[in-house]
Amino acid sequence: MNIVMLGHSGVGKTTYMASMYGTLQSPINGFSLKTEHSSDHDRLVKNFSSIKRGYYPDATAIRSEYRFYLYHHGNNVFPFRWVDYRGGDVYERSDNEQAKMLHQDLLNANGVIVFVDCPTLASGNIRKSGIQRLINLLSVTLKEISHSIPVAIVLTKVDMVSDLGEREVNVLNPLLESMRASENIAGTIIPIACGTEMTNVETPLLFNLFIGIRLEVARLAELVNEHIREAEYYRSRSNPFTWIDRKLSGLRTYGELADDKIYNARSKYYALQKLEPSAEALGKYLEGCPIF
Ligand SMILES: Nc1nc2c(ncn2[C@@H]2O[C@H](COP(=O)(O)OP(=O)(O)O)[C@@H](O)[C@H]2O)c(=O)[nH]1
Ligand SMILES: [Mg+2]
Repeated sequence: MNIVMLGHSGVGKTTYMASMYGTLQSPINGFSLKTEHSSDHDRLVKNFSSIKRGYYPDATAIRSEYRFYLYHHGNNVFPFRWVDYRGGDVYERSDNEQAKMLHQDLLNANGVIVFVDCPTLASGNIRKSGIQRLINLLSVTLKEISHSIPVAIVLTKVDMVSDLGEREVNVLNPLLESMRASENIAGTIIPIACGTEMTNVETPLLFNLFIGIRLEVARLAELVNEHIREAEYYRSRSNPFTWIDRKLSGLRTYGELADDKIYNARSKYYALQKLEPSAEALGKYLEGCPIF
């Protein structure tokens, strides 16, 4: 699964990644994270402990990509890739170019986290910040995406605002509307805070993984059925005449081909069975989270 973060520079993406990784070092409802590379682990954990002391990571403009594993009760259940694609630069381009890049990012993504910061929303200064542009572009681009995809809107730095008025949040309406209208998008909206106090930091990621795992379970179930259908087809063609014919032609017999398909169906079914408890537990954990 490829998860993409979108949001202008300074919105809190790097801080978020370290915060959710550090938080998920202690299992939440049995779920925890590991990185594929230990150097990534070390850096994220170091950033996390600084953030917990109130020191935020330095701004970086490099494209970063991390490979993680979701663990459930100590079992590695689901790999995913996390990409901070373009740092800030995508937001400094023309509308047309930006639309193309976003479109490409979304085509390659199986999960999206859109970052919008609360202080900017509250200031009413969204036009200058680029939020308005991102929302307009996303509202259009998401309509064109034809694969199923989770999209979490994360309202960052909620600790910095005392109150978010309806007028300020209304800015997000075009985006929320196009997410609601799309059958392919499972959306949610989550306010978070990263700092000495962490609020909701694991939820946007777990939401993405929940939808991603559910889609994977559905894909595996479809494959199981497909292999079984094919096995039945081969079985129906298997008889002494075709057996001799296939043997003489040096081909695998229909019986053998049917066995191969059953073997494949079984292995997909095991994979599905391994994922199902995680999908269920994530669903339970996210019960209070609005999904639209
Ligand atoms: N108060 C507060 N400040 C935050 C929070 N998250 C990020 N920041 C601030 O926003 C700055 C930019 O965050 P960063 O993660 O580097 O943004 P990025 O450019 O999107 O990666 C940080 O240096 C912090 O000062 C938060 O949850 N609360
Ligand atoms: Mg960053």
